[in-house]
Amino acid sequence: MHLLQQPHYTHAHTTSTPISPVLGVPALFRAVLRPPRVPYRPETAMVVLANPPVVDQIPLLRSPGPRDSFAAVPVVDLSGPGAARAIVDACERFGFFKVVNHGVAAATMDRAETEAIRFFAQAQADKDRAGPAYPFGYGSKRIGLNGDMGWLEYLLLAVDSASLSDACSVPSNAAFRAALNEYIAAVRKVAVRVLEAMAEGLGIAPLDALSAMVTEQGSDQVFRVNHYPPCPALQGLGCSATGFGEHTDPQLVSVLRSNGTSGLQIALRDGAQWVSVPSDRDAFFVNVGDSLQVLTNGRFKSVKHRVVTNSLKSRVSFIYFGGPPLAQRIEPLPELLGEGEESLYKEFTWGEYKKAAYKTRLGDNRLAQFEKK
Ligand SMILES: O=C(O)CCC(=O)C(=O)O
Repeated sequence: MHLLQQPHYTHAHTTSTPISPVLGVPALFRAVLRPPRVPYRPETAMVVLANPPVVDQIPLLRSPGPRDSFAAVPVVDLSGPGAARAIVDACERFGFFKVVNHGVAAATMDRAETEAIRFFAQAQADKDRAGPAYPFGYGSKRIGLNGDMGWLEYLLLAVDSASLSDACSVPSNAAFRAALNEYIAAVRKVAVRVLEAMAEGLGIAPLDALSAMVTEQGSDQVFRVNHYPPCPALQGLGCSATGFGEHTDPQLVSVLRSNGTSGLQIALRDGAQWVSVPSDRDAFFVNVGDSLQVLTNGRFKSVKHRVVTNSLKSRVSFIYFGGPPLAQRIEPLPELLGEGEESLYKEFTWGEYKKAAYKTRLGDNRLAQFEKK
Protein backbone atom coordinates (compact mmCIF):
# COMPACT_ATOMS: atom_id res chain seq x y z
CA MET A 1 0.00 0.00 0.00
CA HIS A 2 1.37 3.34 -0.90
CA LEU A 3 1.03 5.52 2.08
CA LEU A 4 0.49 8.70 0.18
CA GLN A 5 -2.90 7.39 -0.72
CA GLN A 6 -4.04 6.54 2.75
CA PRO A 7 -5.14 9.90 4.03
CA HIS A 8 -6.81 10.85 0.79
CA TYR A 9 -8.80 7.89 -0.34
CA THR A 10 -11.63 5.95 1.13
CA HIS A 11 -14.00 3.42 -0.32
CA ALA A 12 -17.55 4.68 -0.28
CA HIS A 13 -20.53 5.05 -2.50
CA THR A 14 -20.95 8.75 -2.48
CA THR A 15 -20.60 11.45 -5.05
CA SER A 16 -17.07 12.75 -5.05
CA THR A 17 -15.81 16.23 -5.65
CA PRO A 18 -14.29 16.73 -9.10
CA ILE A 19 -10.52 16.67 -9.01
CA SER A 20 -9.71 19.45 -11.41
CA PRO A 21 -9.41 20.31 -15.07
CA VAL A 22 -9.04 17.10 -17.04
CA LEU A 23 -7.23 17.99 -20.16
CA GLY A 24 -9.13 16.80 -23.14
CA VAL A 25 -11.52 14.40 -21.41
CA PRO A 26 -14.02 16.50 -19.49
CA ALA A 27 -17.01 14.28 -20.21
CA LEU A 28 -15.16 11.19 -19.11
CA PHE A 29 -14.01 12.98 -16.01
CA ARG A 30 -17.52 14.03 -15.07
CA ALA A 31 -18.70 10.48 -15.58
CA VAL A 32 -16.05 9.15 -13.22
CA LEU A 33 -16.36 11.67 -10.51
CA ARG A 34 -20.06 12.37 -10.60
CA PRO A 35 -21.54 8.91 -10.98
CA PRO A 36 -25.26 8.58 -11.54
CA ARG A 37 -27.19 8.16 -8.31
CA VAL A 38 -27.96 4.45 -8.25
CA PRO A 39 -28.85 2.14 -5.39
CA TYR A 40 -25.79 1.07 -3.44
CA ARG A 41 -24.25 -2.20 -4.60
CA PRO A 42 -20.94 -3.23 -3.11
CA GLU A 43 -19.54 -4.22 -6.49
CA THR A 44 -20.04 -0.68 -7.79
CA ALA A 45 -18.47 0.96 -4.75
CA MET A 46 -15.81 3.31 -6.00
CA VAL A 47 -12.81 5.10 -4.75
CA VAL A 48 -13.69 8.66 -3.89
CA LEU A 49 -11.71 11.48 -2.47
CA ALA A 50 -11.98 11.94 1.25
CA ASN A 51 -9.84 15.01 1.34
CA PRO A 52 -10.70 16.84 -1.87
CA PRO A 53 -9.43 20.36 -1.18
CA VAL A 54 -5.84 19.30 -1.86
CA VAL A 55 -6.31 16.63 -4.50
CA ASP A 56 -8.89 18.85 -6.14
CA GLN A 57 -6.13 20.99 -7.49
CA ILE A 58 -4.02 18.31 -9.14
CA PRO A 59 -4.50 18.67 -12.89
CA LEU A 60 -4.95 15.59 -15.01
CA LEU A 61 -3.10 14.91 -18.23
CA ARG A 62 -3.70 12.63 -21.15
CA SER A 63 -2.09 9.27 -20.36
CA PRO A 64 0.98 8.76 -22.53
CA GLY A 65 0.82 5.94 -25.05
CA PRO A 66 3.52 4.08 -27.01
CA ARG A 67 3.40 6.72 -29.75
CA ASP A 68 4.47 9.41 -27.29
CA SER A 69 7.72 7.60 -26.53
CA PHE A 70 10.74 9.66 -27.54
CA ALA A 71 13.16 7.20 -29.10
CA ALA A 72 15.53 9.96 -30.19
CA VAL A 73 16.75 11.04 -26.73
CA PRO A 74 20.41 11.93 -27.34
CA VAL A 75 22.70 9.48 -25.57
CA VAL A 76 26.11 10.70 -24.44
CA ASP A 77 28.85 8.22 -23.63
CA LEU A 78 30.62 10.18 -20.92
CA SER A 79 33.75 8.06 -21.17
CA GLY A 80 33.97 8.31 -24.95
CA PRO A 81 35.99 10.78 -27.04
CA GLY A 82 32.92 12.38 -28.61
CA ALA A 83 31.24 13.41 -25.34
CA ALA A 84 31.97 17.15 -25.57
CA ARG A 85 30.56 17.54 -29.10
CA ALA A 86 27.58 15.30 -28.34
CA ILE A 87 26.66 17.29 -25.22
CA VAL A 88 26.77 20.64 -27.01
CA ASP A 89 24.70 19.25 -29.86
CA ALA A 90 22.08 17.81 -27.46
CA CYS A 91 21.91 21.03 -25.43
CA GLU A 92 21.34 23.07 -28.58
CA ARG A 93 18.68 20.76 -29.95
CA PHE A 94 16.78 19.66 -26.86
CA GLY A 95 18.36 21.03 -23.67
CA PHE A 96 18.26 17.43 -22.56
CA PHE A 97 20.26 14.23 -22.90
CA LYS A 98 20.96 10.86 -21.37
CA VAL A 99 24.35 9.95 -19.95
CA VAL A 100 25.77 6.42 -20.02
CA ASN A 101 29.18 5.09 -18.99
CA HIS A 102 29.13 7.62 -16.19
CA GLY A 103 31.18 5.58 -13.74
CA VAL A 104 28.65 5.54 -10.89
CA ALA A 105 28.33 2.08 -9.36
CA ALA A 106 24.92 0.44 -9.64
CA ALA A 107 25.19 -0.41 -5.93
CA THR A 108 25.36 3.30 -5.05
CA MET A 109 22.17 4.01 -6.98
CA ASP A 110 20.40 0.90 -5.65
CA ARG A 111 21.26 1.68 -2.04
CA ALA A 112 19.87 5.20 -2.29
CA GLU A 113 16.72 3.90 -3.98
CA THR A 114 16.17 1.16 -1.38
CA GLU A 115 16.54 3.62 1.49
CA ALA A 116 14.26 6.15 -0.21
CA ILE A 117 11.55 3.52 -0.65
CA ARG A 118 11.94 2.62 3.02
CA PHE A 119 11.55 6.27 4.00
CA PHE A 120 8.40 6.80 1.95
CA ALA A 121 6.89 3.54 3.25
CA GLN A 122 6.74 4.96 6.77
CA ALA A 123 3.47 6.01 8.37
CA GLN A 124 2.30 9.42 7.19
CA ALA A 125 2.67 10.90 10.67
CA ASP A 126 6.34 9.88 10.77
CA LYS A 127 7.00 11.41 7.37
CA ASP A 128 5.18 14.57 8.32
CA ARG A 129 7.61 14.99 11.20
CA ALA A 130 10.31 15.46 8.55
CA GLY A 131 8.37 18.39 7.06
CA PRO A 132 7.56 20.96 5.98
CA ALA A 133 9.56 21.08 2.77
CA TYR A 134 10.34 24.77 2.99
CA PRO A 135 13.07 25.60 3.13
CA PHE A 136 14.09 21.91 3.34
CA GLY A 137 12.43 18.68 4.42
CA TYR A 138 9.50 16.44 3.54
CA GLY A 139 6.58 17.63 1.44
CA SER A 140 3.47 16.03 0.03
CA LYS A 141 1.51 17.21 -3.01
CA ARG A 142 2.22 20.91 -2.53
CA ILE A 143 5.14 22.02 -4.68
CA GLY A 144 6.55 25.40 -3.79
CA LEU A 145 4.58 28.08 -2.03
CA ASN A 146 2.40 29.35 -4.85
CA GLY A 147 -0.32 26.76 -5.21
CA ASP A 148 1.26 24.11 -7.46
CA MET A 149 0.10 20.59 -6.67
CA GLY A 150 1.27 17.19 -7.85
CA TRP A 151 0.59 13.54 -7.15
CA LEU A 152 3.83 13.04 -5.27
CA GLU A 153 5.66 13.22 -2.00
CA TYR A 154 9.25 14.30 -1.79
CA LEU A 155 12.29 15.32 0.20
CA LEU A 156 13.90 18.64 -0.66
CA LEU A 157 17.43 18.70 0.75
CA ALA A 158 20.30 21.17 0.91
CA VAL A 159 23.73 20.07 -0.26
CA ASP A 160 26.89 21.51 1.21
CA SER A 161 30.01 20.76 -0.81
CA ALA A 162 29.58 17.06 -1.76
CA SER A 163 27.11 15.84 0.89
CA LEU A 164 23.89 16.72 2.65
CA SER A 165 24.11 19.90 4.65
CA ASP A 166 24.63 19.27 8.37
CA ALA A 167 22.38 22.25 9.02
CA CYS A 168 19.38 20.14 8.00
CA SER A 169 18.71 17.03 10.09
CA VAL A 170 16.32 15.54 7.52
CA PRO A 171 16.51 12.68 6.82
CA SER A 172 17.45 11.67 10.34
CA ASN A 173 17.92 7.96 9.63
CA ALA A 174 21.67 7.28 9.53
CA ALA A 175 21.53 4.57 6.85
CA PHE A 176 19.42 6.77 4.54
CA ARG A 177 21.72 9.75 5.08
CA ALA A 178 24.81 7.66 4.37
CA ALA A 179 23.24 6.25 1.20
CA LEU A 180 22.26 9.72 -0.01
CA ASN A 181 25.69 11.13 0.79
CA GLU A 182 27.36 8.40 -1.23
CA TYR A 183 24.94 9.03 -4.10
CA ILE A 184 25.31 12.83 -3.97
CA ALA A 185 29.11 12.65 -4.03
CA ALA A 186 28.88 10.41 -7.11
CA VAL A 187 26.21 12.35 -9.01
CA ARG A 188 27.99 15.62 -8.35
CA LYS A 189 31.06 14.18 -10.06
CA VAL A 190 28.86 13.35 -13.05
CA ALA A 191 27.60 16.95 -13.09
CA VAL A 192 31.17 18.25 -12.98
CA ARG A 193 32.29 15.98 -15.83
CA VAL A 194 29.26 17.02 -17.88
CA LEU A 195 29.97 20.72 -17.29
CA GLU A 196 33.65 20.26 -18.13
CA ALA A 197 32.77 18.44 -21.34
CA MET A 198 30.32 21.23 -22.10
CA ALA A 199 33.02 23.88 -21.63
CA GLU A 200 35.33 21.87 -23.90
CA GLY A 201 32.64 21.54 -26.54
CA LEU A 202 31.87 25.25 -26.37
CA GLY A 203 35.55 26.15 -26.54
CA ILE A 204 35.54 27.94 -23.17
CA ALA A 205 38.69 28.14 -21.07
CA PRO A 206 39.50 27.15 -18.43
CA LEU A 207 37.87 23.74 -18.53
CA ASP A 208 36.24 24.31 -15.15
CA ALA A 209 34.69 27.66 -16.13
CA LEU A 210 31.20 26.18 -15.75
CA SER A 211 31.79 23.37 -13.27
CA ALA A 212 33.46 25.71 -10.76
CA MET A 213 30.17 27.57 -10.44
CA VAL A 214 28.57 24.51 -8.85
CA THR A 215 31.56 23.33 -6.85
CA GLU A 216 33.03 26.52 -5.40
CA GLN A 217 32.44 27.55 -1.81
CA GLY A 218 28.88 28.75 -1.33
CA SER A 219 27.51 27.12 -4.48
CA ASP A 220 23.77 26.60 -4.23
CA GLN A 221 23.21 22.90 -4.71
CA VAL A 222 19.91 21.21 -3.95
CA PHE A 223 18.93 17.57 -3.95
CA ARG A 224 15.46 16.20 -4.36
CA VAL A 225 13.99 12.74 -3.87
CA ASN A 226 10.56 12.34 -5.45
CA HIS A 227 8.11 9.51 -4.93
CA TYR A 228 5.10 9.28 -7.23
CA PRO A 229 2.72 6.60 -5.94
CA PRO A 230 0.53 4.92 -8.52
CA CYS A 231 -2.89 6.42 -9.05
CA PRO A 232 -5.08 3.34 -9.68
CA ALA A 233 -8.33 5.31 -9.51
CA LEU A 234 -7.59 6.63 -13.00
CA GLN A 235 -6.53 3.34 -14.56
CA GLY A 236 -8.04 2.76 -17.98
CA LEU A 237 -9.60 6.22 -18.18
CA GLY A 238 -7.10 7.68 -20.61
CA CYS A 239 -5.97 10.30 -18.14
CA SER A 240 -3.32 10.42 -15.44
CA ALA A 241 -2.60 12.65 -12.49
CA THR A 242 0.11 15.24 -12.91
CA GLY A 243 3.06 14.14 -10.81
CA PHE A 244 5.15 17.27 -11.29
CA GLY A 245 3.75 20.08 -13.41
CA GLU A 246 5.59 21.49 -16.38
CA HIS A 247 8.52 23.72 -15.58
CA THR A 248 12.11 24.49 -16.39
CA ASP A 249 14.82 24.20 -13.74
CA PRO A 250 16.35 27.53 -12.72
CA GLN A 251 19.91 26.29 -12.00
CA LEU A 252 22.70 25.48 -14.48
CA VAL A 253 22.06 21.77 -14.81
CA SER A 254 19.99 19.06 -13.16
CA VAL A 255 21.07 15.43 -13.15
CA LEU A 256 18.21 12.99 -12.76
CA ARG A 257 18.03 9.27 -12.13
CA SER A 258 14.85 7.28 -11.63
CA ASN A 259 13.77 3.72 -11.00
CA GLY A 260 12.38 1.73 -13.92
CA THR A 261 9.04 3.55 -13.98
CA SER A 262 8.63 6.04 -16.79
CA GLY A 263 6.71 9.28 -16.39
CA LEU A 264 9.16 12.01 -17.30
CA GLN A 265 8.14 14.02 -20.34
CA ILE A 266 9.96 16.80 -22.12
CA ALA A 267 8.56 19.45 -24.41
CA LEU A 268 9.82 19.62 -27.98
CA ARG A 269 9.46 22.48 -30.42
CA ASP A 270 9.01 25.18 -27.77
CA GLY A 271 6.33 23.25 -25.95
CA ALA A 272 4.26 22.31 -28.97
CA GLN A 273 4.74 18.57 -28.36
CA TRP A 274 5.21 16.54 -25.18
CA VAL A 275 7.15 13.31 -25.50
CA SER A 276 7.79 10.58 -22.95
CA VAL A 277 11.34 9.74 -22.00
CA PRO A 278 11.84 5.96 -21.81
CA SER A 279 13.09 5.19 -18.32
CA ASP A 280 16.57 3.80 -17.81
CA ARG A 281 17.53 3.10 -14.22
CA ASP A 282 21.21 2.67 -15.18
CA ALA A 283 21.55 6.07 -16.81
CA PHE A 284 21.38 9.71 -15.78
CA PHE A 285 19.35 12.35 -17.58
CA VAL A 286 20.62 15.91 -17.75
CA ASN A 287 18.42 19.01 -18.07
CA VAL A 288 19.75 22.37 -19.17
CA GLY A 289 18.54 24.94 -16.64
CA ASP A 290 17.59 28.60 -17.10
CA SER A 291 20.97 29.85 -15.83
CA LEU A 292 22.84 27.85 -18.45
CA GLN A 293 20.52 29.24 -21.09
CA VAL A 294 21.56 32.74 -20.06
CA LEU A 295 25.27 31.87 -19.75
CA THR A 296 25.15 30.67 -23.36
CA ASN A 297 23.04 33.66 -24.44
CA GLY A 298 20.21 31.39 -25.51
CA ARG A 299 22.35 28.96 -27.51
CA PHE A 300 21.31 26.23 -25.07
CA LYS A 301 17.62 26.15 -24.16
CA SER A 302 16.41 25.18 -20.72
CA VAL A 303 14.13 22.22 -21.25
CA LYS A 304 10.51 22.29 -20.20
CA HIS A 305 9.63 19.00 -18.50
CA ARG A 306 6.97 17.40 -16.32
CA VAL A 307 6.04 14.05 -14.78
CA VAL A 308 2.88 12.06 -15.49
CA THR A 309 2.06 9.48 -12.83
CA ASN A 310 1.60 5.83 -13.65
CA SER A 311 -1.67 4.20 -12.63
CA LEU A 312 0.02 0.99 -11.47
CA LYS A 313 3.66 1.59 -10.63
CA SER A 314 5.52 3.92 -8.28
CA ARG A 315 8.18 6.18 -9.64
CA VAL A 316 11.12 7.19 -7.48
CA SER A 317 13.51 9.81 -8.79
CA PHE A 318 16.60 11.61 -7.54
CA ILE A 319 17.55 14.99 -8.89
CA TYR A 320 20.75 16.88 -8.21
CA PHE A 321 20.40 20.58 -9.04
CA GLY A 322 23.69 22.40 -9.62
CA GLY A 323 23.40 26.11 -8.91
CA PRO A 324 26.07 28.78 -8.38
CA PRO A 325 26.74 30.93 -5.29
CA LEU A 326 24.07 33.58 -4.67
CA ALA A 327 26.37 36.42 -5.71
CA GLN A 328 27.31 34.83 -9.05
CA ARG A 329 26.37 37.05 -11.97
CA ILE A 330 24.34 35.16 -14.52
CA GLU A 331 25.31 36.65 -17.85
CA PRO A 332 26.53 35.33 -21.19
CA LEU A 333 30.12 34.11 -21.12
CA PRO A 334 32.23 36.56 -23.19
CA GLU A 335 33.70 33.71 -25.27
CA LEU A 336 30.22 32.84 -26.44
CA LEU A 337 29.29 36.31 -27.67
CA GLY A 338 30.02 36.85 -31.31
CA GLU A 339 31.37 40.10 -32.74
CA GLY A 340 28.90 42.83 -31.78
CA GLU A 341 26.51 40.35 -30.19
CA GLU A 342 24.74 41.61 -27.09
CA SER A 343 23.28 39.80 -24.17
CA LEU A 344 19.63 38.89 -24.63
CA TYR A 345 19.17 39.34 -20.87
CA LYS A 346 19.29 42.07 -18.26
CA GLU A 347 21.95 41.77 -15.60
CA PHE A 348 21.14 39.69 -12.55
CA THR A 349 22.73 37.47 -9.94
CA TRP A 350 21.71 33.92 -9.10
CA GLY A 351 20.36 35.21 -5.77
CA GLU A 352 18.10 37.69 -7.59
CA TYR A 353 16.91 35.05 -10.01
CA LYS A 354 16.20 32.58 -7.26
CA LYS A 355 14.21 35.14 -5.29
CA ALA A 356 12.14 35.96 -8.36
CA ALA A 357 11.66 32.25 -9.15
CA TYR A 358 10.25 31.57 -5.68
CA LYS A 359 7.45 34.04 -6.39
CA THR A 360 6.31 32.32 -9.58
CA ARG A 361 4.20 29.29 -10.37
CA LEU A 362 5.91 26.19 -11.73
CA GLY A 363 4.81 26.69 -15.31
CA ASP A 364 5.58 30.41 -15.52
CA ASN A 365 8.24 31.61 -17.91
CA ARG A 366 10.55 32.90 -15.19
CA LEU A 367 13.18 34.18 -17.54
CA ALA A 368 10.73 36.49 -19.31
CA GLN A 369 11.13 39.29 -16.78
CA PHE A 370 14.93 39.18 -17.26
CA GLU A 371 14.84 39.29 -21.03
CA LYS A 372 15.70 42.52 -22.81
CA LYS A 373 12.67 43.58 -24.78
O1 LIG B 1 10.79 13.30 -10.79
C1 LIG B 1 11.17 13.52 -11.93
O2 LIG B 1 11.42 12.65 -12.72
C2 LIG B 1 11.38 14.96 -12.35
C3 LIG B 1 11.03 15.91 -11.26
C4 LIG B 1 11.42 17.31 -11.53
O3 LIG B 1 11.36 17.77 -12.63
C5 LIG B 1 11.88 18.14 -10.41
O4 LIG B 1 11.93 17.64 -9.27
O5 LIG B 1 12.21 19.32 -10.66
